Amino acid sequence: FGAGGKQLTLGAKTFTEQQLLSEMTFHLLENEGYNVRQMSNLGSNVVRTALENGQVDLYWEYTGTALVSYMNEEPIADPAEAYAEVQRIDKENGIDWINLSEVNNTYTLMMREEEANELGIETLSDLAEYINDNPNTLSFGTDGEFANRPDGLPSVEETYNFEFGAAQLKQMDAGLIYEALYNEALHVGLGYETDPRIDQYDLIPLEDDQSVFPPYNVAVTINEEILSEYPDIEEITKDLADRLDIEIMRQLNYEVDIEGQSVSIVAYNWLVENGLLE
Ligand code: PBE
Repeated sequence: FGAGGKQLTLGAKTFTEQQLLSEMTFHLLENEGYNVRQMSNLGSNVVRTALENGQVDLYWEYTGTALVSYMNEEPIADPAEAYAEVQRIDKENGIDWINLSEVNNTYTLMMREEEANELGIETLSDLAEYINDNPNTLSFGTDGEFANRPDGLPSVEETYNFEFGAAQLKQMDAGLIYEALYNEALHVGLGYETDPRIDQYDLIPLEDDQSVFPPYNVAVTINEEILSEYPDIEEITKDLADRLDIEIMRQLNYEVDIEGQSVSIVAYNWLVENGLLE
């Protein structure tokens, strides 16, 4: 940090979408005279705790993640109600939610289309039935967070009443799962809905027919003292939240994870091309 001025610390999680959002927010804030430090590559619990402690001033978070994973509440199916509820609960934690976007980056369990067809699996209920009939036959690739989060594998297995079996769990970086499935190194894998590699690798998301996953719309979470000191942050980040949709998010993720462009170039170019930055 340089001395003086309006200084902010911006957090981000480990995956591309988070780094893109952070990089775009960085440019928007710097453009308005803020001096911004980015702390990227943090796990969900780490970045959330840093926000609670004041080590991070703001970052982009998903409603369902806060509601179920941090607050231990039941999932709420309606995105606007879920947003109102996390806003209400986080008031007590000194955290404000601003600028809800329509991007819902939900979790999904994926299979190769061909194998799913062969085994007759279209939904998570079909998967549960298959595994209960054929225990310990299907491997599951997952990141460490999903394997343990209250809104992750534990609640999927409880809701659908099945278990992969400990030996079937293959823990890996989330970004590696798509290709591992494609290469037949896995039977089932965890995916993120906004990741273009689902299509790229001919994978199909199994239908969450019991609605175990809540909506995961992304919005800015911010330390409430910081927001009252610098209320213009809401306006500065509003256009970005309003513009984003799932297709744009997939496209930006595509440019980084499939075309191999850098996060900083993709983020900056999108802001300029869309008139958010001069
Ligand atoms: N999600 C899907 C996770 C990762 C991607 C938004 C539910 C999260 O960061 O909470």
